[in-house]
Formats: sequence, structure tokens, C-alpha cells
Amino acid sequence: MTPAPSVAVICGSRSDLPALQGCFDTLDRYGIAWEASVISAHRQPEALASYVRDAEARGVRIFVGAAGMAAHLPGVVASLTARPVIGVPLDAGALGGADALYSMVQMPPGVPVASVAIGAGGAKNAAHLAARILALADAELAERVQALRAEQGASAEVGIDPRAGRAER
Ligand code: AIR
Repeated sequence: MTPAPSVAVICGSRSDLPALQGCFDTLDRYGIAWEASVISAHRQPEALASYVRDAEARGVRIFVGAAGMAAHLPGVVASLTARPVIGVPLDAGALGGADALYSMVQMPPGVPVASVAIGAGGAKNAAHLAARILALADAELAERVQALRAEQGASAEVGIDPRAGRAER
């Protein structure tokens, strides 16, 4: 059995991969080991169940499930494991991702999915949230989380000079 990284990212289609790049990059930034798979909850339900069981047995701590349309992937993952599951709703159809968001956020009590925002921003936040969960039991990672927060604060704008942005008007 190959030992597992801390985070397993699963998406419903290869067409979802571009939206997830920020998730992979952010996990790398934290130095968190991850693996990624394309498994559709609707097209390959049995493969999904065996992957999740195997990943859990190998030691994966957090699952990220990303999908568009009727996006039941993270919900099904949450039904198969007691490890934390983060859902990333993607904009893949006529409803702009609201379909996927509702599919993830309206889980029945007892089967939680931590849903983030729709699309690439949500995908990055899935990585940030995974880092914060893992940091509860990893002091070095907790330091990296704090360092990244400080970096974000330092680069954020505080005051805007009224002359700034004139050229854009
Ligand atoms: N999907 C795949 N199986 C079940 C669902 N909900 C999602 C994928 C993708 C969208 O359907 O996650 O966002 C379209 O997939 P495809 O493969 O047709 O491009």
C-alpha cells in the first residue's frame, strides 16, 4: 500500500482541473502533500467508494471534492468516511455553479460537507481551510498559516488616495 499524502483532491471530470490549479498551488505553498484523482460520483460510483476507502486506510486526513452541475461528489465522499470533507462547487453549466453550490451546501444533518465559494476562489480556500484543519495538530504548519496570514495583511490596501485610479475612469 502506497502511503497517502494528507489531502486527497477528487474532481468529477478532467474538465474541472483548470479551476482547481489554485488549490494545488496553495497546498504546495503550505508544503502539504496531496494527491488528485478524477472520479465522477455519478459515472463511476463504485470506483469512488473503493478509492475513498483505500485513501482513508492509507492515511489521507482530509478530502476535497470538486464538481459542477448536480455535484454530489463531496456529499457521497462524506457518506463514505468520517474524515473532514471540503466541497468546491464549480461553474460547469447553465446555472453558473449555483446548482453545484446547493448540491454541496444542503447536506442532511450528520453528513457534513464544508462548502467553499463557487469556482477558482473557492478552490484556493479549500486548500487554506485544509491547512488550518491540519495545523491544529502540526505546529510547523500552524506557523506557516500565521505567516501567510501576516503576508496577506501586509499586502492588503489600507487607505486609497483619491487620485489613485483616475486614469481608469
Ligand atoms: N459531474 C461529473 N459527474 C457528475 C457530475 N456532477 C460534473 C463534473 C463537471 C461537469 O459535471 O464535475 O463539472 C461536466 O463534466 P464533463 O465531463 O461532461 O465535462
